[in-house]
Amino acid sequence: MAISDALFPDGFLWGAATSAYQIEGAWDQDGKGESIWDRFAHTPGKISNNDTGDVACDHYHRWAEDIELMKWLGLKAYRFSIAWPRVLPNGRGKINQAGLDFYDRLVDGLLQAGITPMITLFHWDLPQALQEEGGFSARSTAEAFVEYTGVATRRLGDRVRHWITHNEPSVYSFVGHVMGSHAPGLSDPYLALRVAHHLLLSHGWSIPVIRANCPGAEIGLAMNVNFNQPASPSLYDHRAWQYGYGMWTRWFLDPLYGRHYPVDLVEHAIEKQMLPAEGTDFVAEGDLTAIATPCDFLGVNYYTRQLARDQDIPPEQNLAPTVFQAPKNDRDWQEMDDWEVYPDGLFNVLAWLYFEYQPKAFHITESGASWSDSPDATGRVRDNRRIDFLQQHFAAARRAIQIGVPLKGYFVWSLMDNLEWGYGFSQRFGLIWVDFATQQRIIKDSGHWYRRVIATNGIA
Ligand code: IFM
Repeated sequence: MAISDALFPDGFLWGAATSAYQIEGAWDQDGKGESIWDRFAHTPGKISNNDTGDVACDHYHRWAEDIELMKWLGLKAYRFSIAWPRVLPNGRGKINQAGLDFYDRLVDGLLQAGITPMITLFHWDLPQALQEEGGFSARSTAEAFVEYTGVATRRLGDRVRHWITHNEPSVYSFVGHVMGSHAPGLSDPYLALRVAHHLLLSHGWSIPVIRANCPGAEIGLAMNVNFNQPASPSLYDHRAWQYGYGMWTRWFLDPLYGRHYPVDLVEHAIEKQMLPAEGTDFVAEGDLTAIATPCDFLGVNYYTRQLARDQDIPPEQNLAPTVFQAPKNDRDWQEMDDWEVYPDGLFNVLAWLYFEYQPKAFHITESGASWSDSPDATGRVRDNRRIDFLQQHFAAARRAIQIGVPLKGYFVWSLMDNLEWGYGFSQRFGLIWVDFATQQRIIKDSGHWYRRVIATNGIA
């Protein structure tokens, strides 16, 4: 990869990312079916302030205006997701042409603006009808995902080259099915591992479908990989890290890269009764081969560093945490709970993933920060902390490129403020500020700064 001192590689995809439920609104318009997030958000008490994605950023109606903003920013690429129930209201079977037409217009608009579309097929808004049949804990939902992939790629695959099957399967599995703070709001560790398996399986099964409908496709899966380290050298904290971080990362990445589920984690899951004594009894013959179907890039969503601490450590073994973290202040910590600003972690994660799994290429499919700076008296949003954050993370990405990591793009989370899942509208990640009452958009200072970064391929 040719790279000069000052520049990112030629053709580097500077982008921004969003997802359907977080921005589209129009939750029940033009034939769209209900999703598990519609159901969850409409259940009082599930989302902070009882916010919902019913309207969100109203992007379903304002997409043309939003493309104009992307064009002004100079984005090379835009990552968005398709709402599965907009296209297949029941998850399978009858196609909703009006829903497909929306994405068709969006893709054409992006291409006319010179912006490369990158589509995520599943960013968590499962059709509620499939949840009634067990959601991704049922193998049949993996089959339905393949059908949906076929529908989406047959319609858009002539124009869209970049496809992501799943966004953050670990978050979908564990936050939605163990912690219960995301839809569908369940709390059953064994079920969560079944969900994880069927997500991975549906990823593998859909790769040939995408390739058939989209010549030259570049296909990946987006994993959230934050940096994680033991809080102290104690064996207890090390084990907390090995199992805790392992379940969020290796549990998914090992099978994706042909290594099967990690033996230490399977044993641990049996010991903790997350799995029965027989182990991964949901794995059928051929599944692991399908999951390891080669794809073209690994998407990395990176936000923060976490420290692993064994909560049940015996007092005599208890070493004080030895890892330095900045005192809590509003520059070094985001407004999201306990999200430390830790750019070196992005370098560490990219280096680890590259040397451990050797994907052919990477995109940083999300990275960004939540700070709620709002317009001042002149209407300007001075979000200098976000500029610092992005600058330091771009530098970390560049260092990774310099040691040989084949990084092809960087998608800032997020294009605009949006519905941050269980936190509702209380967290603002956007380069563009959104007034959710009036739908006014204002490009923040970080957006102005990012425009110069893109225009100079990274020098600014
Ligand atoms: O908003 C989310 C996104 O949908 C998935 N990755 C993390 C972001 C910030 O929490």
